[in-house]
This record gives sequence, C-alpha cells and structure tokens, in this order.
Amino acid sequence: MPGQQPVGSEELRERIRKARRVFVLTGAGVSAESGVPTFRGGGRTAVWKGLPFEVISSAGMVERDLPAVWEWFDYRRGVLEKCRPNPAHTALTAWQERFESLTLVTQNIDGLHAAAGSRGVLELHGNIWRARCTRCGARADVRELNDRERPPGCHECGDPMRPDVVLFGEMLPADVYREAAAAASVCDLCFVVGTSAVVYPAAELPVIASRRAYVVEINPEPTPLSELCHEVIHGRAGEVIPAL
Ligand code: BV8
Ligand code: ZN
Repeated sequence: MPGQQPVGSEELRERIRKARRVFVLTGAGVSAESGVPTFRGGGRTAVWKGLPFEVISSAGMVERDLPAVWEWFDYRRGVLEKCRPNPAHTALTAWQERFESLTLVTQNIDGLHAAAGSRGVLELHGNIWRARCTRCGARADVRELNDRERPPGCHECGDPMRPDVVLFGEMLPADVYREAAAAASVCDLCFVVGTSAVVYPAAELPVIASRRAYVVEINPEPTPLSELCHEVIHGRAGEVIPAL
C-alpha cells in the first residue's frame, strides 16, 4: 500500500537477506486472528466452569476427573472447528521455501500451522486433534474416534484415552524439545511471535537462541522476553509476518 511504513529495521531486513538458519517460536497470538481465543493478555485468562485453565489443563485433573478434561477439550475443539489459518500461518509456510533452513516451533495445540501447509512443525505441547491411550500410548485422531463415550476406549487395548496434549505439570515430549533446543542454539535469526513468554520450558528457547542469534519479538504487547530481544515489533502477526 502507498505510504505503508516498512516493517522492522534496516538491520532486520539485512539479516533476513543474509539469514541461513531461521528459528520461529509461536504462541496463541499467532492464531488470534484466526479467532482462536488466547489464554492471557487483555486482562483475560481462560476460565472453565470457574476453574482457571492452568487447573483444568493440569496433570492432576487427568487423574482426578478425566471426563471433565475431555469435556473441556471437546468444547475447545468445537470453537476451533470454525477457525482457519490466517495470513501469519500462510506467510510462515512460505518461509520454508524462503530460507535455507527454517525450524518452526509452536506452543499451540490447534494444528493451524500444519493446516496452512507448514511441514515438520515442532509441537511442544501436543495437538488437540489427537488422543493418546493412558496405558499403551496408542494414538488416534479424535475426529476419527467412532467411540462417542468420554473417555473413549483405546482401539488397541481398551483402556481410557486422554487428549494428546502436554498439561501443566507434565513433561514436554523429550525428543521434540531436544530438537527445538538444538535448532535454537544454532540459528542466526530467531522470531518470537504471539507468546506471553511465561510458560516454561518453551520460553527458554529464545533465551538459548539469543546467545548467538538476532532475536525479534512480534507482539502487540511487551512481554518478559522483550528486553532480551534485539528488536521488538509491536503489531499483529497477521500483518507483520506477511509484511516481512
Ligand atoms: C513442566 C496445553 C514440570 C494445554 C499448555 C512457577 C514458575 C515457573 C514455572 C512454573 C511454575 N509453576 C509451574 C511451572 C511450570 C509450568 C509453567 O511454566 N507455568 C507457568 C504458567 C508459570 N510449565 C509446565 O507445567 C510445563 N511442564 O514444567 O514440567 C516438570 C518438570 C520436571 C519434571 C516433571 C515435570 C508444561 C507446560 C505446557 C502446559 N500446556 N498448553 C492447553 O492448551 O490446555 S501451555 C498453554 O500456555 C498453551 O499451550 C499456550 O500456548 C501456552 C503459552 O501461552 P501463549 O501461547 O503465550 O499464549 P498467551 O495467551 O499466554 O499469550 C498470547 C500472546 O499473544 C500475548 O502476549 C498477546 O499479547 C499476543 N497476541 C495477541 N494477539 C496477537 C498477539 N500476538 C501477535 N498477533 C496477534 N494478533
Ligand atoms: Zn491402549
């Protein structure tokens, strides 16, 4: 558009031109313009039946009340069914061809990066569309489960299945985190997009990257990570990423 301010500094544009290994960490903010509610920020935190989402989405809840956990995730899948990738997801998919190496790591469980065509997305917190057996670990796509009861029985062993999502107090998939940390430690350009950077160990990744990479935060609001970043672009992902 005429008169549109170029996004980011001249230094950033130079670094984008020269970048060989790019690392991107996304959070709920990258899906905000797809209509996916974020968890924090804007003075709102997700609450479900009076429980803060950190409580309902916690390891203890799976032990205590697995049907309630299913109800919570069934509700969120209902919201997500109407959500489509937005220009931020689409632009990040194009970045896979643009850079020699792009590692896309997400905290989101909505599957929108893959839906936009991104390949090899590292999903640190799992995926809301997958279920996992509490006993034998067998996985299934929730949308293909013909078992409507909650919790659904495992197609392999019959035991109850759970959402294949990392809840608070649970370990992240070790291989996924290890791959993400390795990519962060060798990248030369790191983008942190739409995350409040309060959840660990995901929020550690840009710290690892900052040891040798130029780190750029894209977020309408400042975060605890902002002062560590070399550049902060206050804007919405759906506008800033395509503009970059
Ligand atoms: C673990 C799946 C333990 C579930 C999620 C006290 C201190 C420090 C740490 C802890 C602590 N107490 C507990 C912990 C550990 C805990 C943690 O970090 N808690 C935080 C809250 C303090 N971490 C864990 O429990 C992790 N596991 O540590 O293991 C352990 C250790 C050793 C041995 C055994 C066990 C597991 C963490 C994973 C939890 N699961 N999700 C579900 O979704 O229900 S995390 C959840 O938060 C989501 O995945 C989400 O992605 C993630 C982070 O949130 P964000 O993505 O950042 O989203 P948020 O809404 O917060 O922010 C949105 C941002 O977007 C805002 O900044 C906003 O300004 C911006 N934005 C808005 N619109 C836009 C935008 N940006 C760009 N464009 C826009 N249009
Ligand atoms: Zn099983």
